[in-house]
Formats: sequence, structure tokens, C-alpha cells
Amino acid sequence: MMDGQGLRRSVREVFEVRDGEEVELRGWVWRKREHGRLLFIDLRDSTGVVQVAVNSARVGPESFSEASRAGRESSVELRGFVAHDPRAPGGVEVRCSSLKLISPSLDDFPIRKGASARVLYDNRHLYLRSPRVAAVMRIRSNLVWAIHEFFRSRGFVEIDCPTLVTAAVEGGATLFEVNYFGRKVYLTQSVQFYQEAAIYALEKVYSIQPSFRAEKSRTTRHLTEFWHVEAEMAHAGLPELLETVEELVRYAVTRTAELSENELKLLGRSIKTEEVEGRFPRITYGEALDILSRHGFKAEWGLDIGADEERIISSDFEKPVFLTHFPRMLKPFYHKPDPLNQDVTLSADLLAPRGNGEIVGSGVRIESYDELKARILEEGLNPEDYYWYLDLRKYGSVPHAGFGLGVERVLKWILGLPHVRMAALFPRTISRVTP
Ligand code: NSS
Repeated sequence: MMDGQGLRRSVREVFEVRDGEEVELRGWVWRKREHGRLLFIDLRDSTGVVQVAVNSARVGPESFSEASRAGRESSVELRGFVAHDPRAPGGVEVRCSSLKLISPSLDDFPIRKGASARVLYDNRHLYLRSPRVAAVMRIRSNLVWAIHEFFRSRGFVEIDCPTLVTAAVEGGATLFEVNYFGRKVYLTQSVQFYQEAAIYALEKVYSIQPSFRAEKSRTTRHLTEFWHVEAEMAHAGLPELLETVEELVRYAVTRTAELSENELKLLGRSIKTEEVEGRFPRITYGEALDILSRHGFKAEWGLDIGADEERIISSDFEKPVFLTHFPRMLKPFYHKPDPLNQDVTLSADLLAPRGNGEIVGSGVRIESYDELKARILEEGLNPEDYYWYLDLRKYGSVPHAGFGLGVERVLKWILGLPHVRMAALFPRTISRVTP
């Protein structure tokens, strides 16, 4: 039926063309209202939603019958004339001249207003069609784009690392096991060790790929599969590390806001770019304990800074705050002890403001072979599992540092989402691996 290629428009374009222009649209029926011989279809495509008026007096009987049969989420193709009409949502409607049903909905669409989170996520494959969910996914795409821009402009080389691994990076408790031809291997928690190998060839590297954690905790910020932005730099110490993390977060947040104007308008949200302006405050683990004591916590040396503690600390700040110099016993073996105080490490977590908690984990790595081997043994680990990681310290070791940032955690913070699962296309949590 539809042959006028020149008339084809996206929904967003309809709001920009002049009154009376003829357009051809393809999309899905988002909502429909019937008033006898007049139907209103809210037509959705990837760019937005526009009201289409289908009047039986103006379309042929065939088009009207197809429009009548088109239930929610049916796919349709139509032609019509753009009318600027203040009664229509957004001030524009398309007055339909012909309509073809591409494919009807075979059942009632399972997602209705007021559906529970369970129904929404059991039907994530259909829930994605919601313009609000789609807007979050576009913003996510913009954030990842901005992160690539940052690293590329700084001379980092993107590398892709393995997902199947044989040893833990972030402790054995959260490893997922995989049966690898009868041998036990794991899903990666972090590509850090592979990046450490790559800096001897490329000096500054980054990766954006999934990490896996068998997190037993049911919180609003833990996924079992999340997208991890990681970077590693040769010849870097704590000052350069914090500088790079700060600049990345500032650039990524500001640029995402700039790229996502339409989506933010649709969501009725704004990204608080003022939160990332200026230097981020830096406090030591010891100073964090003081803050916690003031809030009534029993904050003794060695206290693990978990979700509750992070919430309290980050509520005290209007910008992201670096928490530095964690005690050795709280951090994985690869963290370099501070030469000025061997009890603490040259490590830093970045906590997002407004109680959002950790978005970045980072640190300077042990560069000495003997020291690294001693730490592996001290943790009760088998040096043979880490033979190649130890090798890196045998041949021209250099000071180096790196970090990991969670994509979904950053989106949760900047968009004010109540749960990280809203930032993932198909979230995986302790209680969900489908769809
Ligand atoms: O465990 S981290 O704190 N650090 C690492 O994995 C280092 N090996 C990274 C590195 O230096 N290359 O995780 C880093 C970040 C953390 O701050 C969160 O933003 C995110 O990864 N992360 C998560 N996001 C969602 N869900 C879960 N379970 C999760 N775990 C970490």
C-alpha cells in the first residue's frame, strides 16, 4: 500500500514539519481511544509518541476496519496530514488518510498501568517498549559513548578481555562457577589482571564489558551481571589515579546530560551537573569513621564500609567523595600498602552523593614480586593460580594503578533511579535471570 518513500517520517520529525504536510509513519499502537466512528491511536516509534486521528469519514472502510482491529502494540503503517492542534498532546496530531495493519496483537498486552515490579520485569522483553524505559536505554547509550570519548581523547587503548577465568580478583565469595569441559573455571569479576598485563605493551588501557558477582545481597545497587568500565595506567600513583577518575566522572556526567536533552525531558528529570563541578572532596578511611561515629555508628578501625555506612557518608556531601587509604585487611591482596603506613593501602572508592554509595573502586597495585607473593600467601591463596600475574612483576615491573566503575550504578545516581535494575536492558539479580 505504502509507496511514498519521500513521505516517510519518524514520530519526532512529525512535530517539526509544517501544518498540512503529508507524512507516512510506521510504528506500534501505544494507546487507543474509541469514540464510535472516530479512533485516536497514540502511535509509538523509537523516537516518540504522536496522536493519530482515524475518522471513518476520511479513511476508506478497509483502513477503518484495520484500525479497529489494531489493539495495543499492534504494528501499523499509515499515512496522514499533520495538523497543529492545541488539543493534541504536544500540540500536533496526524489526521489519517489510510492505515494498514502490519501485524495485530494476538493477546491483550500484559503490561497495564499500575503493574507490579514483578509483572514488569517478568515481561521486561515487552516493558522495554515503554517510552520511559527506552529513554533510560538511550541515556545509557549516551553515557557509554561519553566514556569512550573520554578515554579516546586521553590516549587510552580499548582492549577486550576474557570472561572465563581461573582465579578470583575480588575474593572467592562472589565467584560464579562454570563447568569448563569438566574443569572448574569462573565468570570474571573484573578484567583488572588482564589490563595489568596489557599496560606493559600499551601503557594506558580501558575496557567496557560485563563483570559477574554471585552477590547474595538483595539491595537496590547489586546486580549479578553488571557492565564494568575499567582502566589501568602504567607509571601512575594515587594522585594521577584520583585525577583521572575525577575527570572521567565529570566528563561522562556532563556530556551525558548534554547528549540526552530529549530523553531527560521525556522522563521529566534533569542531571545535576553541578554535582560534578570543581574538585571532589577526599577523605581517608579514618576520617570516614569519624563521620560514622558522629552519626551514632560503632565505628571501630576495621569496620567494613558497607551499603549503610556508604549511605551515611555520602549523604554528608553534595559532590562525589573519594574515600582513601582503606586498611589492608579490607581490600584484596593486590592493593599496594602506603609506604608511610603499612596498615593502610593506596586505595580509593568514589561514593556518589545523596546517599548513592560506591560507583568506583580503585587503587595502586603492588609492583614488587616478593611483596605480591607474600600477600597472596598471607590471604591463603595459591600462588600457582596467579603465576602469570606474578610474572608481570618479574620483567620490568613499573608502578601502576587503575579503577573500575559500574555503568548501572552511575545511571542510578544521575537519573535518581530507585534500583540499578532499571538501568539494565535485561537485569540479572539474585532472584532473576529471565527473561
Ligand atoms: O569490586 S570493585 O569495587 N573493584 C574492582 O572490581 C576492581 N578490580 C576494578 C579495577 O580496579 N579495575 O568494583 C568496581 C565497581 C564498583 O564501584 C561498582 O560501581 C561496580 O563496579 N560494581 C557493581 N555494580 C553493580 N552490581 C554489583 N554487584 C557490583 N559490584 C561492583
